[in-house]
Parts: sequence; structure tokens; C-alpha cells
Amino acid sequence: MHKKTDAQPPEKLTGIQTIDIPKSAVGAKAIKSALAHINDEVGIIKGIGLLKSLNQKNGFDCPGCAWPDPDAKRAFLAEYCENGAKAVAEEATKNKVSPLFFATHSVKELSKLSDYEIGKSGRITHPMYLPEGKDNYEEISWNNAFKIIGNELNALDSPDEAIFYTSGRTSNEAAFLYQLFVRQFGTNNLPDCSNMCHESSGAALSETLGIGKGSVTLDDFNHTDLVIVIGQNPGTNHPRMLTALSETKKKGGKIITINPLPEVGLLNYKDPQNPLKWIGSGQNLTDLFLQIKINGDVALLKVILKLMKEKEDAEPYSVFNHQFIEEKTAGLDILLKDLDNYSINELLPQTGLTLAQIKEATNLIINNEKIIFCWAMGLTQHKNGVDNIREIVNILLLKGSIGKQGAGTCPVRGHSNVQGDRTMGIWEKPLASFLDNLEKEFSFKAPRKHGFDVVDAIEAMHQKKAKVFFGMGGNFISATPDTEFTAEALQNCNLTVQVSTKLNRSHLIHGKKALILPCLGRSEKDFQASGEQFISVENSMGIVHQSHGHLEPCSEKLLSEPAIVAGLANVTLKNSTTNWSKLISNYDLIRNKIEATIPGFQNFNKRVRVKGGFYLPNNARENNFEPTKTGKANFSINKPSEIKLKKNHFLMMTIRTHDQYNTTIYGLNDRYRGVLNERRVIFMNQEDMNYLGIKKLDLVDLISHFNDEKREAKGFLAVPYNIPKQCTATYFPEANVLVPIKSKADISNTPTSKTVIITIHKR
Ligand SMILES: Nc1nc2c(c(=O)[nH]1)N[C@H]1C(S)=C(S)[C@@H](COP(=O)(O)OP(=O)(O)OC[C@H]3O[C@@H](n4cnc5c(=O)[nH]c(N)nc54)[C@H](O)[C@@H]3O)O[C@H]1N2
Ligand SMILES: Nc1nc2c(c(=O)[nH]1)N[C@H]1C(S)=C(S)[C@@H](COP(=O)(O)OP(=O)(O)OC[C@H]3O[C@@H](n4cnc5c(=O)[nH]c(N)nc54)[C@H](O)[C@@H]3O)O[C@H]1N2
Ligand SMILES: [Mo]
Repeated sequence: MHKKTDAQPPEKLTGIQTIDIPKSAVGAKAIKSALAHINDEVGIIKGIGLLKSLNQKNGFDCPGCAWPDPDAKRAFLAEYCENGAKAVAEEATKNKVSPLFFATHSVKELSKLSDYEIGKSGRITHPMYLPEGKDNYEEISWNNAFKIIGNELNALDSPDEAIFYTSGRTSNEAAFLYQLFVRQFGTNNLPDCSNMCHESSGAALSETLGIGKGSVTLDDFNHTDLVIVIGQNPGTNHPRMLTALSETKKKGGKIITINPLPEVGLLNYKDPQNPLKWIGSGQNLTDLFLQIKINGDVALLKVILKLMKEKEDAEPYSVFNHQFIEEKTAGLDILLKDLDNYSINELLPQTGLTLAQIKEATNLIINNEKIIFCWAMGLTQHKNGVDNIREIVNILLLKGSIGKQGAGTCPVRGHSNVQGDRTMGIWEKPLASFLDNLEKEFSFKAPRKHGFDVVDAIEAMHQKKAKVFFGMGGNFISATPDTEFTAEALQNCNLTVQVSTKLNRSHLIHGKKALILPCLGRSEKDFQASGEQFISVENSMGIVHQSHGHLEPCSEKLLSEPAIVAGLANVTLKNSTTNWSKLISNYDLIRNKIEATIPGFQNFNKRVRVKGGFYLPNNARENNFEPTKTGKANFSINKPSEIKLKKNHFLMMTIRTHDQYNTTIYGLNDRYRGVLNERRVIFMNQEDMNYLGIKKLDLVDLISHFNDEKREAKGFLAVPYNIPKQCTATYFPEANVLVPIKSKADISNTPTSKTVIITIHKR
């Protein structure tokens, strides 16, 4: 077992209060909470100014989630949510982390702080350098910082000894330049947060439908019969999605929710833009709630498939869309044959549901044509995460529920530009056609060998096969699994570099030498040689649009992310024929290069200037599945969970509170789950607590079990909760130390952050 180091948040408890779980989400409390965060971090006048331009067509894109904005009408001062307001407050904070701050706080001292305290320190104002053996970061000039990185990179035996990570806030323009620099340097080692996020969705959807992205648009929610929200908590993580679901309901559509937790936001909703509705009981969103056991989804979807087949066998043409299946799909026979290998009675216990409940869901699917499936991390972060999503596709294909209005796939993305970064080539497994285009446009030989994803990158650093880590945004140590193992990996590096807006733990768990490069945030103005610039992003539904910062940068020393890449390329690449300084003088020039190399960006500079942006091509949306291997939409064979829990073993999922953005902790409350002022909690079923002799708020230690390995996280308070038996929940990143590096999804290699096997030990 690893010992506890500064890589983990401190064990300190903060004084828990438990309250009744609210009956509805959003409403007046959400507005109050948003304004409180804005007031504390930014000040109310500047804050309101900011919110006014958030998600407006001439404003800036919310740095929160990737949920799309309405195509047409946008409410003044209202196209944001409580958590979007918190995200903006966090970036526009008055607090600054200056060279004086670093001079007076050593790395060791800062590591003792909680993630909440670290984040509240504020925005980083100057490039900072931690020389080997020193305790404090020191101010450094941009030129010298670039030289240090360039020297380290060029001293490597092979370009494959460097890792270039990306988090999903990076703009299209910055991402495109960044991957170009990395490939001219000579490697495809471009892991990104997607590897820990929707990689399972991308893998499943590309194979079955020929595109790794979702197929629906926002408008489809106005035309659908049935939305199934599975493994997702939009009330917290995509609050504006509740508005879309509310529209579905108003138009007579139904909603099924599949989740181990009765998440408040999905059950009842009060429209924040309609204060008259704040009083009263709100709108019930969910028609049918299936409280699934953790990782019981394939079993559930298989029972549904079997029930559909039974009905179709009994009454041919009553369930399946034969015309669609014949014209558009491949592999139905194999699917139907495979279903015979499973019996409903064997599958049921994995779900924790009754057959009657599943029949009710199946009837809704059978009796409706236009079906949308929405999902997020509750499906992707399992060993069979890819199977989860392919099984969803099987249902949609049987019904012909794709490529038509009101129907299709909706993987709800996390970071605001994570989808765009992938479109721009941030991928360790680039397509050959994309590399061909880059080679032609930029006259260089692109590396063809696939690079490391997140998990492989950690293993490579651990084995000292990789020696330089460069992070374009994000917080690698706190976002990745197996915290202590990953800390050793980073500490093995000769140099770690973080391009960041705010202080985070990845600045404190570092290589022999370390650099922090402070960059502009989304909300800030970006001036280059030709004048003020805007950037572009792609949302969850494939709309590319512009984003314009409105605030003065929090420090004169900040550079934009594209400028940082250009600075780095200029000192590192000896034979590049690319004029990096010219490209960043006017981002239109970068966009011209994107147009020249990536399909779907014709007339990019013109179309991005049209208010609201433009849709990228999407073959699945257009009912065309030619890009798959068979040229058709593919049915697939999928495996239910293989986990067999021992009697005193529990499944643990690591989830987000209502007061965090991934590793950025806005506050210590999880209002919708009735927990205030504490993050070190474990939600448990009351019967399991009785069985273990644990009472409410008893202190427990958690040990995870993987093969013969054990990992420990100490000091959590047990909270009885409405959760299926043998299922538990803790918060990320506190529990990441328990996620084994080798426990990952088949095919997508995504860490299994939602299925960790643990034992619970009362102090
Ligand atoms: N405010 C805010 N917004 C965010 C983020 C944030 O941290 N804060 N993060 C952003 C990012 S990067 C992402 S990827 C998304 C994440 O958005 P979500 O995926 O909604 O986030 P999680 O908290 O991981 O919640 C997973 C949900 O899946 C359920 N679940 C867990 N295991 C299972 C299972 O086995 N089966 C089923 N059916 N359900 C399960 C959990 O109970 C929970 O409701 O949100 C994005 N938006
Ligand atoms: N156990 C567990 N682990 C998980 C998950 C889980 O559900 N459970 N979820 C996974 C998921 S879905 C994801 S997406 C990853 C997230 O992994 P990351 O994307 O690596 O983490 P974030 O917390 O989003 O990164 C926050 C940091 O980004 C920097 N930042 C913010 N804005 C900008 C910007 O505009 N530019 C730059 N350069 N930097 C900026 C700030 O310094 C901030 O500290 O975590 C994964 N890890
Ligand atoms: Mo994510």
C-alpha cells in the first residue's frame, strides 16, 4: 500500500452539517448561490457585467460545460446557470497569486492546503520557475522559460520521451497550433482529459455509427417522444440541459432516468428564468426512475433488448423498424443470437430492479419512435464502459431512432471545448488522412506511431520512459487515477510544465524542475500584433462558434495559449518552415490553416463570424453510416459487468458535488444531496451501515482492492443515503487515490472511476 503524501488532499475534516435534501432544483436558491459566488470572487458590479455577456452571441463562451446555447432567441442576462456563474467567478476572481505570494509560501507549505484553499488563492500573474532543489517558485521571464523547455525537449533521446497533455478548455486555435507543434517536434504523445471522460463514447460511437460525436441537436429535444437520461447528473453538471428537458415535457415527451441516485435536478425543476414559477411545486421531469445498481446498465439494457425481441417474435413488425434495419444496419442476426445466451432471471440481480419496472421502461421504448439517449460519466468510467454505449446504440438501431428529428445519441460532454480539441487533432491516435493533410500544408514529416493516452503516459513516466511533462491546462495530479502512483510518475520527470490560469495541486507535485506558465482565461481580452482577437470553440452538439473575452487580463504578464505555443515552437523547432509568430499575429491565419487541413471548416473565417456559429458535418445525424468499417450502422455484442462482489465488499463511484468544477472546488457544499461544509463523505445504504455497525457520521477508512493490490484513503464520514445496497459514492478528487492505475475500460483505456471495489473500516 502507498503511504499518504502531499499528492492527496489533506485528511482534515471541515465540520459537516446535514440538511434535508431539497425537493426541486434550480429556482431562487440557485440564483442566490450564483450571486453570492460572483459577489465574493469578483464584486457585484463587474460580475453582473460579466454575466451579461456570458453565452450571448457577441459574448464569451461559458468556461463551464459544453451544453449548447439556443440557436435562435437568447435571453438577456439569462443564458447561464448557477454553476456557469460559479465558473466565471472562479476565473474572474480578484485574488492573485503573485511572485510575492510564491516567495512567501514554499511548495511544501502550499501542499498542506486543501484543494479548496489552493484554488481560492487566485489567478497566477507571472511565469514562475522552480529550479532543482529549491523550495519556492521564482519569477522568470517568458524567454527564459521557453529556453528551459526547449533545451530539455531537445536533450531527450527521442521526442516520444515527452508528454503533452491537454484539458478541455483550450480553444480550437490554441489546440490546432499545439498539436502542430507537438507533431513537428516528432511525437503523437497527446493525451487529454477526454481519455478519462468520454473516450468510451467516442470508441463505441465511431465503431457503430461512424462518428465519435453525438447525433442530436438542441432542437431535437422539442420534437422527441422519449428522453432517457442514463449515468448523468445534469442538475449539477449541465444545468441548462434541464431547460431542454423541461421543453420536452411541455411538448408531451416522456423522460426515463437511470441512476443509482435519485438526483434532485432530474426529478423536479424550477425554471430560473421564470421567477413566477419559483413558488409552488416546480415541474416533475422524470416519469420513470430506475434506481440501477452501479455498473448494472448493460444487464438492464440487455433485459430491455430481450423484452423487445420477445414482443417482436410474438407480433412481428410491432417493435423493430425493419426498413431502417435492412437499409442502414449490419449485424442484427449476431445480436439476436447473442441475446439468447442470457436469461432475464440471471441478468435481473445485477440491475437491482424488478422485472415490472423494466417492462414499464421497455413499453415506453416500444411505443415511441423518437428516442434520445443522454449519458455521461455514469456509463463511460467502467471496465465495460464501451459496451454500455454500444448497447444503447443497439436499442436505437432496432427502433430506427437515429438520423431523424427528435431521435439519436447525446453523449453530454464535459469541458467546454473538449470536443473541439479532438476535432483539432488533440489525439494520441490521429487518423492517417489528418496527418497527410498536415504534412502537405506544413511541409514536414509527421510521426505515424500512435502516442500515449493518459494512463499510458503515467505508466511511461513511472518507468522513466518519458521525462518531460507539459500540461496545456488542467490539473493532472488531481484528475488522474491512483494519486500516489501518478505522483511518483510526475516526480520522476526532469521537467514538468503547467500552462494554467489558477494555482492547483499539479504545481506542487512536480518534476526535478518545474514551470508555471500563466495564460489568459476565456473571459479576458486577447490582443495580438494585428489587434484584438477572438477564439472559437465547439460545443457538445458540434456547433462551432466564436468567443470574445470582455475583461482586462488579470495581469500584464499573461500570454494567450496560442502565443505560448508559438513561443515554445520558436525556441524548440530548428527546422520548422512554419512562421509561428505570423500565425499568432492574427488568429484568422490559424483558422485558414484549420480550414486547409480539417474537413467541415470551409470558409471558416466567414462562417465563424456569423452570430451563433455553424454546425460541423455529422454523418449519423444525416442518416449516413458509410464511415464505419461495414459502411453501415453496426449492431454489437456487449458484456454485462463481470464483477462479483464478496460479502463485505462494496462498489464505489467517485462523483462531483454541486460545488466543484472537476478539481476546482468552489465551495464545500453539496446542497442537492443534503451535505454542507464537508467533502470527505461516503454515501451508503442504511442497511449496509447496519450490517457493518456504522452509524451516521461515523469516521471510516476506505481500502480499495484490485487483484492483490490495496490502496487506502483515510478519514471519511458515513452518510446514510438512498442508494442501492452494496453501492457507495465518494467525491472526486479525494477518492482518486483508490482508483487503481491498471483498472481501466476495455478498448477506451478510461480509468474505472465509477467502479472501485472497496472495504469500509470503522475507526
Ligand atoms: N458544475 C460542474 N459542471 C461540470 C463539471 C463539474 O465538475 N462541475 N464537470 C464537467 C465534466 S469534465 C464532465 S465529464 C461532466 C460530468 O457530468 P456527470 O457525468 O453528470 O458527472 P458525475 O458527477 O461524474 O456524475 C455521474 C452520474 O452518474 C451516476 N452513475 C455513477 N455510476 C453509474 C452507473 O454505473 N450507472 C448509471 N446509470 N449511473 C451511474 C452518478 O450517480 C451521477 O449521477 O460535467 C461537466 N460539467
Ligand atoms: N475519480 C475521478 N476522477 C476523474 C473523474 C471522475 O469522475 N472521477 N472525471 C474525469 C473527467 S470527466 C475529466 S474531464 C478530468 C478533468 O481533468 P482536468 O481537465 O485535467 O482537470 P480540471 O480540474 O478541469 O482542470 C482545472 C485547472 O485547469 C486550469 N484552467 C482553467 N481554465 C483554463 C484555461 O482557460 N486555460 C488553461 N491553460 N488552464 C485553465 C486551472 O489552472 C485549473 O486549476 O478528470 C477526470 N478524473
Ligand atoms: Mo470530463
